[in-house]
Amino acid sequence: MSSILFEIKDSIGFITLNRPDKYNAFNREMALLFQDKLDECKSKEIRCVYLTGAGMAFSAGQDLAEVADPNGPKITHILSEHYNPIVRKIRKLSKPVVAAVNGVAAGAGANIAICCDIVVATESATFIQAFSKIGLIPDSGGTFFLPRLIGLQKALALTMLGDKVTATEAEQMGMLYKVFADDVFKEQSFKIAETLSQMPTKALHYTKQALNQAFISGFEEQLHDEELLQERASRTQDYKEGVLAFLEKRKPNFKGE
Ligand code: T3D
Repeated sequence: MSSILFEIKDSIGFITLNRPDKYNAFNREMALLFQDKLDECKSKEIRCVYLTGAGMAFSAGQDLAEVADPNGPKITHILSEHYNPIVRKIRKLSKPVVAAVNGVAAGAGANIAICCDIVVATESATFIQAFSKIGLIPDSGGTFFLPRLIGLQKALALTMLGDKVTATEAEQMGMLYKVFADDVFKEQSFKIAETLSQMPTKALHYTKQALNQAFISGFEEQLHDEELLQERASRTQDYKEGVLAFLEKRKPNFKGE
């Protein structure tokens, strides 16, 4: 069985981390395969990506048996060849990525989840910045995203103490968008992906670009970028369709063009 499951259905690319007996911990094979699948998601056919984990966990981060193996990958390679490319690919993908956190998300697993565009979690899911517990620092973009999402004070506390945070606490802190009760989680999280897959994909891409940029640019630069990206959005077929549908009082039929 492959460590990553991948399926395209109704314009959605479904990626499932699939090492359930290891709580979907990342080994090199899974990290590289995940990158291949993120690359496949560049296809025009896919208008939204839905990322989840198989079994009980979303992901327990780095496979610690692999790092303990003297023949396993070196730590610098783990970051430069596994996690950093994954985070970059997610942030740069020209369509929304939904992280559907179905269970525990620890270490790199937690930080890959929170770098996605829309993060939802099942009520019983938990988030753990597990790094300090094994003598490491947060990686996979965590030092960038976490303080920006929840503020410096809470980010420092969570990363230093390595506390387990419930999905509801994570939502209250601003780490994720919504929590759904366990019995409706799948249905509700699919619904978000389905909605996104029928929206004006290019406008969503430019929105993602603008908000990515907002983290690092100043006010004037951001207004300038909004101008450029809005002009690009206004040249899409979907914009024409959106305006026309409004005037004709009907539901728009966006094609992602
Ligand atoms: O050098 C580097 O490491 C660089 C890379 C850094 C990136 C990172 O992600 S560092 C952080 C690595 N992750 C962790 O430290 C988390 C380790 N796991 C845990 O703390 C716990 O397993 C959980 C809190 C995630 C879940 O706890 P619990 O009690 O619900 O489950 P469990 O029994 O501990 O785990 C279930 C199984 O998954 C178990 O397998 P077994 O014993 O039944 O065969 C366990 O060994 C396996 N598992 C869980 N996490 C990992 C793992 N196997 C390998 N690596 C893991 N990270």
